[in-house]
Amino acid sequence: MAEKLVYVLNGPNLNLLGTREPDIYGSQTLDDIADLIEDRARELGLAIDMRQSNHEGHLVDWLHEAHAQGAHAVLLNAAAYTHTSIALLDAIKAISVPVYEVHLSDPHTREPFRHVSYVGMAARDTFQGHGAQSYVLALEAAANL
Ligand code: CA2
Repeated sequence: MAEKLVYVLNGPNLNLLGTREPDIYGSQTLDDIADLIEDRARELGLAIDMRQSNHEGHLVDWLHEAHAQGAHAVLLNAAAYTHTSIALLDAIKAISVPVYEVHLSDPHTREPFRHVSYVGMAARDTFQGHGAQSYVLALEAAANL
């Protein structure tokens, strides 16, 4: 049987991870996180498709694509769009693939404008505040679906 496919979608500015604000986001780059998730996915018998975009519409299109491809799950770190994007909320509601919200930091301990999560309103579950391990925890939850 083909491996279950998990999309790992990353939003704006996450391509710059590891270059600034290590106190908040850690020192790992997005490529380091991709390696970490790939290793865990292999152990869990999952296949990963990891992507990053600074454009909201790309994230919406990729959620639709995950649905069309029959993906097993989506891990979504929508970055700042988490707190602003009704388009992402609608897209998550429009697809039947379970979406797990992921954050490196814990937005609830930060500025008040990060306390609202449109993604979280439709996500299956949220993993936040564990640095890169937040992705691994979300992947393990997806594996147990
Ligand atoms: O903690 C997370 O994973 C966030 O999704 C990261 C977003 C932030 O807007 C969310 O509230 C929480 C920001 C990502 C910005 O990434 C940077 C990378 C390098 C340097 C500065 C920011």
